Amino acid sequence: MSLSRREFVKLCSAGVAGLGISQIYHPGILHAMTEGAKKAPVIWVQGQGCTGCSVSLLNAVHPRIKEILLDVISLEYHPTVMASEGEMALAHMYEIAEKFKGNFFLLVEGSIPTAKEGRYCIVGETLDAKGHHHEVSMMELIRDLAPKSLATVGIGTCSAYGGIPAAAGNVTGAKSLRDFFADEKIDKLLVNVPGCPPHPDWMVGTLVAAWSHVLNPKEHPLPDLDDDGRPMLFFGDNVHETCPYLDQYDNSEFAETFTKPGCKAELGCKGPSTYADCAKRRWNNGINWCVENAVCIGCVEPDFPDGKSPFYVAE
Ligand code: FSX
Ligand code: SF4
Ligand code: SF4
Repeated sequence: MSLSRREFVKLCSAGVAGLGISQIYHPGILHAMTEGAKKAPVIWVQGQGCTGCSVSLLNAVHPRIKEILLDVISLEYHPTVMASEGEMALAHMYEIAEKFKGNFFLLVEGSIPTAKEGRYCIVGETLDAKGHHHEVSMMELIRDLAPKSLATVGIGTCSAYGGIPAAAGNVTGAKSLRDFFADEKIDKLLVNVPGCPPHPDWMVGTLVAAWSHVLNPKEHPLPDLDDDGRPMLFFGDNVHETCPYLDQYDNSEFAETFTKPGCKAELGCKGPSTYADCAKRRWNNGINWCVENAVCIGCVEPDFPDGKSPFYVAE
């Protein structure tokens, strides 16, 4: 079964298409992807982050993480969930990068510290033939792997734009992938899936869209990206314009506390300057989203967190 881009976009626009809130996958998409048992090889590396992006991925609902791992991607390396560890795990990762050179997705979680030659983030050790150990920094890892990938995906705001590690102060010299690519002159397709953390649908949906394109470029053109490298599919909506409390905003009816329903503008909501489909897609299998019990803090934006601070406005 194949789907046109229009159908794909419709299916991905949960809420709009009248599907379950986060039900972004028609079984046909998974079927199409697994035809011929060709799964997307994925190497997932972590630098300066909190692992929230990985935890968010594990919370995927449609499809569940089990289906993602068994049917959609071939996850060859992931520091948090893989059974292997140490030099053996790293050796496998390098082998996979060679074996699937130009044909694997490099997913990067967390920013890249560049101060002190990257020594603020050592991600593993290699052993040479003489038994000498070499500490591998996040900087070195990205320098090695990104040019070999089919495309590199910045998972989470830290890798996409620097995020929290690159906030004011930034003693580690934390950088986003795009700044690191520019510094190192790495010329590789870079797609950003920001969010602190990103919604599971955004991560899986972006991978599915990209892999569908690889398998069948005529049927599945690459989704459009905005100027900050985000798929418009998920980051085209303004949070404020799609918020259920927009009428209250227009009528100047503002909630006075987080737990009261209503527009949170006077409590510091950053929805007006934030672009993501959270209001329509919602989180946690559609149970809620930030604005129900707090405010939007603009976590998907390149100026997060400094430009979005203070997050809350108190009396
Ligand atoms: Fe960053 Fe991932 Fe925020 Fe955390 O590690 S995007 S700190 S939620 O989870 O990179
Ligand atoms: Fe806009 Fe935030 Fe008010 Fe919603 S709660 S209408 S996003 S200011
Ligand atoms: Fe991030 Fe705002 Fe969406 Fe919450 S509502 S996940 S803070 S973009």
